[in-house]
Amino acid sequence: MSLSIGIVGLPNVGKSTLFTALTKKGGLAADYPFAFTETNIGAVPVPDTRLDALAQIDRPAKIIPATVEFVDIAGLMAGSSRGEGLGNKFLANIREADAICEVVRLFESPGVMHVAGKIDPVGDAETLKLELIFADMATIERALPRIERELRRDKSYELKLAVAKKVLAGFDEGLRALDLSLSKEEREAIYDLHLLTMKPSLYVANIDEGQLDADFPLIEGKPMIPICAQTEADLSELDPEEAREYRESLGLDESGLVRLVREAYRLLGLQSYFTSGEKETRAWTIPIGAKAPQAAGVIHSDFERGFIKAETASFADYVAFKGEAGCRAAGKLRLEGKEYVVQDGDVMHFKFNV
Ligand SMILES: Nc1nc2c(ncn2[C@@H]2O[C@H](COP(=O)(O)OP(=O)(O)OP(=O)(O)O)[C@@H](O)[C@H]2O)c(=O)[nH]1
Ligand SMILES: [Mg+2]
Repeated sequence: MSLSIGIVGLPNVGKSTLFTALTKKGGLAADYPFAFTETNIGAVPVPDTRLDALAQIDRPAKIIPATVEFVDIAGLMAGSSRGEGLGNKFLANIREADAICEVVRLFESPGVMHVAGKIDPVGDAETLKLELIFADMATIERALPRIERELRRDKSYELKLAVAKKVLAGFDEGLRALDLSLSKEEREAIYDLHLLTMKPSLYVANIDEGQLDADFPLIEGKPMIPICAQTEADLSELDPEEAREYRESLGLDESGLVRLVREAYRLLGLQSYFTSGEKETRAWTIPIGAKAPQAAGVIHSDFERGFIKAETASFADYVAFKGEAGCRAAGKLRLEGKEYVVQDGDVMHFKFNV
């Protein structure tokens, strides 16, 4: 399960700079709108110090972190949905994303043109929201005739039609599909429309170093994650030791990027469990509440189908008793079955039969 996050924002807010910082691909950031019109996808390791602790014990040949994929697209602007700029064309590239990261600009840089002419994060977020709503409106309006056709031969399309209309009505009041608190059945009925406003979103405030201690406005009641995208992009070019020193000198304690990835995890209700041995120490991403077979299925569908049991130790025990053998000797290796709800940080060894 690879989590994917689409980066959206107005032109020139630093999306590609953030993407570069996240993916260390080397920059294509340009100081005029639309210079960067190729969709770009990059995988980012989810930082997790627990992996290092496990690797100390098992000395694996490989350490494999969980990854999050980021997708960078061209900027949206007021009117994108009517064809202004290039952004709208690229929205299709984030239809499959699990979440949306909305970047708003707080940094002041006279050399970098601002499409709306002034720094206004709340206003920019509103523009973005409307463009996403317009894009979804178009998606639903395109789909309606098809749904109505299906309905004539299959009554089960009634719910889909009703929900699509309900969501459209919400759009008229400026509500995202997500704001309607749809039931699970309702959400599933329109799942294949891949509505952008159905995806959970988080906000990044792209700030200058001088703004680190500033207070930021809430956006739709939610705090923004402040990130100095330019600084982070610069730091991503340095070796880790140099980067740490530079970070300290700026008073940037934890990388904003780490925070971003963590918040994305929390937003989506995800957590990690581990497998660890001579071959590899690896983090796997699962939803909070997943049971053991579902967790096994993330590794391979055979593991889920043929699931028998899982030898499980908590992360703390695994470290304290120095691995699987130590946990077994200390009675800390539990045999968990199909109903076991996996806990964050569990170290698991699956037994299966296919
Ligand atoms: N001062 C400052 N400049 C920044 C920051 N982030 C980005 N920039 C500059 O802003 C300009 C635009 O950055 P991009 O990352 O290309 O912006 P974008 O949002 O991807 O723009 P489009 O793809 O055109 O929509 C570049 O010149 C960057 O160097 C920042 O945090 N501080
Ligand atoms: Mg860009």
